[in-house]
Amino acid sequence: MAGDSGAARVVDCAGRPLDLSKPRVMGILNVTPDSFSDGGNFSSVENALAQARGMVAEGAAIIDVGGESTRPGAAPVSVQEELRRVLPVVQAISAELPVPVSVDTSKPEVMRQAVAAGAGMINDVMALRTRDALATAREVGVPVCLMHMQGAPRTMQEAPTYRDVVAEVREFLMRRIQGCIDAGMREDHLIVDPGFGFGKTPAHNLRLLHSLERLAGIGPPVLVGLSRKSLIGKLLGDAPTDRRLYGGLALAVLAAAKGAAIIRAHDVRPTVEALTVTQAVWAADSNPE
Ligand code: 7PM
Repeated sequence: MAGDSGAARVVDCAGRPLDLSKPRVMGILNVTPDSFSDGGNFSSVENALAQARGMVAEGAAIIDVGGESTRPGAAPVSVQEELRRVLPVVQAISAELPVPVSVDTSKPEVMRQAVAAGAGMINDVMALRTRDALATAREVGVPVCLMHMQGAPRTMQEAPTYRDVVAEVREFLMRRIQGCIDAGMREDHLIVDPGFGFGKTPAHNLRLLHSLERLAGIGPPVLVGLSRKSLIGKLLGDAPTDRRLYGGLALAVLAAAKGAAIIRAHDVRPTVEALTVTQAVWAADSNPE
């Protein structure tokens, strides 16, 4: 379980502490346009803020704001459009709510402006491999989640192949950590993520979760995103997204038991409750009688 070993881990998200002495929930807030609002207008910002308030009330320790869909085959979004969607929401949430805001982006300019608007973490599915992203992350000085992905979002699910998925993901993350440290980033600003579903078959995802302890053993806190993912759907006989909650909770509990420190989830209250009871069992080892 995260926080088991040694020093209590607190990640400083631009002055807002994220205490990882027990597993925490990162609430997912998508600000991509939908049928109700266009992203960037008043009602979409109000709607995003209301969702963030709800997630914090339900126990989310951090809110992840994303303006570009990383869905396989999704159309790319321009820097201007991503800024228009994300900035007002990052600004509104960080001004009103006490928790850190994470910005889900691979674009250096979005990283820079989101942090200026109050974001305290960068969540990058490209693990800072985009041109100028690494230097920008170092300059803005907030923690970064480095996620593994094989290939690019548009094509990554076509034919993912590995010799040994756990070893390869582990080596990738270790190389990215070293690259970040070599570029001058603080070691205590790094978080790692195996990237469930990003260039992985269901079998690859299962192997990664089965061996998550090996990734937790690298050093930095581990973040996992399993919420509503197709792995759950596949295991439950092609269950649609609205039937993936209970399966997802089981995977979240397993991930926490295997060392995940941050669970990225859509359904905050159920995930917080599942982790709270799990944590109570783990904590029982230190209380005699
Ligand atoms: C369609 C397919 C829509 C996949 C959305 C997704 C992760 C993430 C995402 C993750 C980190 C989703 C994904 N997944 N960031 N962003 N880790 N760090 O299900 O697993 O939310 S997008």
